[in-house]
Amino acid sequence: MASSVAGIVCLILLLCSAIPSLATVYTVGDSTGWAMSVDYSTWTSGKTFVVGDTLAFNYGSGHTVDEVSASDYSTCTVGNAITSDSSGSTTIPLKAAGKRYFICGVMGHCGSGMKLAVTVSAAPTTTPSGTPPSSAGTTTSRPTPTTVTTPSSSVPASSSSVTLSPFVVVLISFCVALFNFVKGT
Ligand SMILES: [Cu+2]
Repeated sequence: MASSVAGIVCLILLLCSAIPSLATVYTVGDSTGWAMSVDYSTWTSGKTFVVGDTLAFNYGSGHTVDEVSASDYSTCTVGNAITSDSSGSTTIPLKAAGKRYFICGVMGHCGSGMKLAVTVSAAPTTTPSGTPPSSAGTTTSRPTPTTVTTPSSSVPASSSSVTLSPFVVVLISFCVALFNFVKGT
């Protein structure tokens, strides 16, 4: 029972550590896509972008995906794009760690919300795979023996010593009284 639970916990931890190491394709804005009605700072919050992941921009005609500098991103300056695409389906592979900035190159669209900044982290290949097994070993091994051994060994031992000692005292005093009674007569 305990070994099967530990096995399941290890399997879950292995799956959890394996999933982030796989390359993820992030559809920008999810089902809404690359549009003016999406707050992309909200969309990126809680997401961790790592090297090897891909950004997929889906949008209709009349929009572009321009990669821009940090200053052009913050000021919504169009026309200085590093790269630009208007195909309707733009995939951006995140090949290096650092910040990436994307805006729509159509005048006014960036100011209406079509701006995306992502922070790309180095792919954590060694750090998570090394730490979960050690923490899994301590968390799974620690509660199992204490919950099993503590009630079975200490509780009956303490209750038996508590219930036995008055009997022993009574038995000894009875024996002493009997011995004195026999000795007296
Ligand atoms: Cu646009």
